[in-house]
Amino acid sequence: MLTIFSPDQRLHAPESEFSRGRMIPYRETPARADSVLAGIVAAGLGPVETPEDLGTGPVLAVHDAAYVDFLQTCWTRWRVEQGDHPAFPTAWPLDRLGQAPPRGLEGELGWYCFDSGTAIGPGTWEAALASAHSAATAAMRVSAGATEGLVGAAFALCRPPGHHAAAAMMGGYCYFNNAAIAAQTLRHGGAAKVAVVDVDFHHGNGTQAIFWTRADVLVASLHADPSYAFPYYCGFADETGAGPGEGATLNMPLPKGMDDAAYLVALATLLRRVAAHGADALVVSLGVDTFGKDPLSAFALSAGAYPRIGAALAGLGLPTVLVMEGGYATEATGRNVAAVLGGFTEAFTMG
Ligand code: OKP
Ligand code: ZN
Repeated sequence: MLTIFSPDQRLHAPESEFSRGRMIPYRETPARADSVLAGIVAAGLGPVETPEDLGTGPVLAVHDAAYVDFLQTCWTRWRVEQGDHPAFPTAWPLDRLGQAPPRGLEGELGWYCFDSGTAIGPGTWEAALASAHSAATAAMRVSAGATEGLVGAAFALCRPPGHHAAAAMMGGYCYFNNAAIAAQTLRHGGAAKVAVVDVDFHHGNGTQAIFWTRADVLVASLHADPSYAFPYYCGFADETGAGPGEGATLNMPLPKGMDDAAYLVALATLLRRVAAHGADALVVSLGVDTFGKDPLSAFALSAGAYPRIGAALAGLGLPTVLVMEGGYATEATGRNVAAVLGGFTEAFTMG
């Protein structure tokens, strides 16, 4: 399988994050990407190529222009106002009735970011944009393969991740929603209906928000129940979309302690519903923070689950873009991602 990754994605490397009352080492590190690259090489999964420089076009297809502008200028403004340490918000709007951010960097930070653990430093903009380019390039390759009748798959090694980022909101280590960008690129490339299946441990609140009222992109997720896990305020089963998108959002919140067998049953159930919905192409938000030994996980998956997850996803038989999301047990992350891609490749047959 083809992998897309840019070295620029390493430029985002904050030192620490605020977590449960303490500053701790930033968990979403460049080393995560290097672990995945090593896993891909060790497993002999295929070539790794750099993305095309697509400018801001692909991000503006799913994000608000004012938000994109904010991300591009935030670090330079922060350094002048506050100094050389990364930017974090410290206050949030009491309501959003004004519909527009206040003028002033600290007010804008709280407006455009929903948590206290997502940093903006030197290189954040460059890395997030390169990560989005990896997603868009992978989707363009899969679209080209699909129009030539060669149903195929590609892996976008995205980092920073994306599924918590909404149209005008960052958070949960995410700036641009790479999976949404891949889905939109597939739509642009000719797929009338796209399914996004999110297997990250956390609910992809950003992806859900972006496609909430749309019928052309199904968003289906299984994840830790928000009553005990980040992002806490959405991802419940009764969230099903609105307007034309009613019924095109599927959430399956899961209890703590999910083991391989229980997880694979839940995934099979979700995928049956995705298949029944019908789609021309698939985007997978591929998080491996479901791993039992992941520092953010409350599940109990073993390494043996990952090839089976890959095979289950391949069972949909659709042109597929797999987009990297979470996975913080850094050494194991590369092996587990390579195992998903290997299991997918082995089981994948032309739709
Ligand atoms: C991103 B992805 C706050 C700690 C909360 C946020 C977790 C983001 C996970 N400092 N951490 O879904 O893997
Ligand atoms: Zn996650």
